Amino acid sequence: QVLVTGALGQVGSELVPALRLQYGADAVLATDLRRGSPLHPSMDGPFEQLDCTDGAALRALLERYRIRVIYHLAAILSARAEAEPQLAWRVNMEGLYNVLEGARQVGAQLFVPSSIAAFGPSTPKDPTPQDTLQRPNTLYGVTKVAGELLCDYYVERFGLDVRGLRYPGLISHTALPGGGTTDYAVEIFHHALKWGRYRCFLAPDTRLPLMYMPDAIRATQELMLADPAKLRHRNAYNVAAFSCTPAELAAEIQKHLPEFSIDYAVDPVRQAIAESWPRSLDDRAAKEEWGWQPQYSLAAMTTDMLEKLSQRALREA
Ligand code: VAH
Repeated sequence: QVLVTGALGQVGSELVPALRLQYGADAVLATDLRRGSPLHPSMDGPFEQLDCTDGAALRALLERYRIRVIYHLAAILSARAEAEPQLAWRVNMEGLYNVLEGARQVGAQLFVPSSIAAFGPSTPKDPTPQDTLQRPNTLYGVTKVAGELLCDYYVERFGLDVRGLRYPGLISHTALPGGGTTDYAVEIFHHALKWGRYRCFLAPDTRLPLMYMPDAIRATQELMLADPAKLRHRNAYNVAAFSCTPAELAAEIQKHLPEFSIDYAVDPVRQAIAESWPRSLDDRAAKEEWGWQPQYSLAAMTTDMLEKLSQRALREA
């Protein structure tokens, strides 16, 4: 049995259906703080409400469903974590600690995502190496570095099979992200199709590593299936697809929607967060240790995003 926390979130909304294809629809227990609408992709199979900060409730689910693999996606993302740092610490760290302890007690394999947010202003930015200085100055980034270190501790000290990826900014059409700094790269598509224009909260030349969700989901599944003997790193691997700026993303969209226009109203909080992050990632360790290869370029992602969102608009019209 497989358990996914944060199943209604941006990653969970696509990872749960992918895992149900991989393990079987009834083998994947989706959990989140509250139930999703019956139409939500993660609700098409076993679901339980779960607050990861409630260790006893988590442990009870692990035993009741005989969980042997956990994908721990529940977290408060970067921008919201700056607004509510105490809540973010509790969810991101106590939640992770409960999941690590639960996995240790039932002997489950564990996936815990990190992020480009695990790097800070003093990290080399272009490219950011696999092994380098990590002094993030956001609460979210602090929880990501602490999470990487805590996960590696559980690998070394308890022999727990914990693996992680430093996700770039993720772009998906299935679910909107919540409270992230890279959310502009998702919102821009919805606004382009609905209104033909987008007011971006990051400056036009803010370069960030981004990835289309299908690549991120496949990277997650491939890492978890990789031969552990080949993994010299664990928490967490840099994985890269492409880097771009809001201006470059807008230009790519304009190739499909020539009328689309973008303007900028920079949000200083999210701009400062974005400027503390990498501009590109060195992901040779992932390529060498478990064969990572991205499939979606900026152009391919843009084409697919517009296609999928347009199809949905027609269905819902
Ligand atoms: C955020 N999308 O913006 C998340 C991610 C790369 C950043 O962790 O907070």
